[in-house]
Amino acid sequence: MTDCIFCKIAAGDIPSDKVYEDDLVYAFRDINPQAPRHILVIPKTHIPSAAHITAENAYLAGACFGAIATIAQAEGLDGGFRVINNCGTDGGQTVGHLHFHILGGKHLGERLL
Ligand code: DGP
Repeated sequence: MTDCIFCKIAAGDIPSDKVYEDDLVYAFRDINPQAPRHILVIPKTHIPSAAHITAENAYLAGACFGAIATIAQAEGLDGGFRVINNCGTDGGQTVGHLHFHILGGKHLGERLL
């Protein structure tokens, strides 16, 4: 999608601090980190949000989760980490390209909100 900032990041048209890439997935450090480690994991194919995951494209979300495990290990998040997906306006999504936040590098506690 030509006007999507995360599509442009995955394509290398906008610079990012890349931590992982494979055929299906791209991951980079969040520009506004909320934890010592804050990484965004995205499918290279444009999916607007988690509400747009279907039987046909769910393998891309699966590929993101495979990458998440690999990235967490590479980042030394042996004690654990949090994965967050904000979906839609009420979910606090600000960029309309499916992405999973990896947050870690400190004890995050048990509260979600
Ligand atoms: P969300 O609220 O779930 O849509 O989170 C979007 C995240 O994307 C937010 O934490 C900031 C991050 N972000 C937005 N634009 C850029 C960018 O151009 N580069 C990087 N690295 N992160 C970005």
